[in-house]
Amino acid sequence: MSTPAPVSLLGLGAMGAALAGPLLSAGHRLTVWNRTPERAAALTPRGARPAATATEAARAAELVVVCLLDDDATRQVLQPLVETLRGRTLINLTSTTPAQARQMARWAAEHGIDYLDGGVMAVPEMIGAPGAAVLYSGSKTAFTTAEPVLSLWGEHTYFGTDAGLASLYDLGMLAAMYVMFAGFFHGAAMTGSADVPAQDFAAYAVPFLSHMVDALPEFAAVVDARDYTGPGQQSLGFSDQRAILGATADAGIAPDAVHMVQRLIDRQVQAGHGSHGFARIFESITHPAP
Ligand code: FVH
Repeated sequence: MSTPAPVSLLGLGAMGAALAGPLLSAGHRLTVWNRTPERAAALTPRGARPAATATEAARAAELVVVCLLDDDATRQVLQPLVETLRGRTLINLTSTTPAQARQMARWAAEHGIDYLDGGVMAVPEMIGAPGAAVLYSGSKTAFTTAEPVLSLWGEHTYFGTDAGLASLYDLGMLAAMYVMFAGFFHGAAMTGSADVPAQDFAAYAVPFLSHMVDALPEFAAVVDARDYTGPGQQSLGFSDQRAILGATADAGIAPDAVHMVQRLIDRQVQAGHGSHGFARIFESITHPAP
């Protein structure tokens, strides 16, 4: 059994503190730094070593993990450490856009820092427990070197050397989730107009939507092939939202969520593709209206 590698952690917010727990439990020598030093107090009884400065923390380990509020905060903290980080592995678990992740990767490469970007798909309470997942992209060497650490936090998947890919998956999945939630709230508002409690609506919506999710791989195959005329596809014309919009108006609620879908359909119908499958709205999304 090899000794767990020392790790330095910059940022002890809700997520940073959660990331520290499994590292300490696994016996890693963990050096921590936070802008507000008091936040380290809860971790020191468990063996974490507080550093007075971010530089001191970065010097303490070959593997440096950063988890701060946003990209601006991360740049502010890392820029002064650039020479200390040279030759070390840096894992950035701060949520960023793909462009910010790629820019950080370029900055790291220019300064001899082995950089891995991560997107945390979990809330702090899930870290180290079943269901937690973190997506990674960037340096394969960094991923492989750090894998014993990454495995402590949850499922860990490497998406490739493009440092922006983890963030793209992360934000893409969040986009899918939020649009789905908006659809649920719309349906709950429709039935709510007849005094149906949202919980009663949810009891029916959950099994229905769970079943509908099974269609995603089929939609994905259609989109990948760009063939919206194959057998078994529900047509755009059939998917028209006007009945739903009529009931929405009758219910006296805002039509925005459904309007969005209707607009995506209309653009394809107006282009002469009304008999094509519903998945063709992918073309409305990938070719934005001028
Ligand atoms: N918490 C969650 O559920 C989500 C799950 C998905 C991924 N996110 C991302 O994780 C990053 C950190 O989130 P967090 O939950 O730890 O955030 P906070 O508890 O608000 O802690 C923020 C830390 O950042 C430090 N900080 C902020 N600005 C600066 C700065 N200019 N210089 C140095 N440090 C800064 C802050 O320090 P302090 O206020 O305690 O002094 C905290 O350590 C985030 O990207 C999420 O999107 C979490």
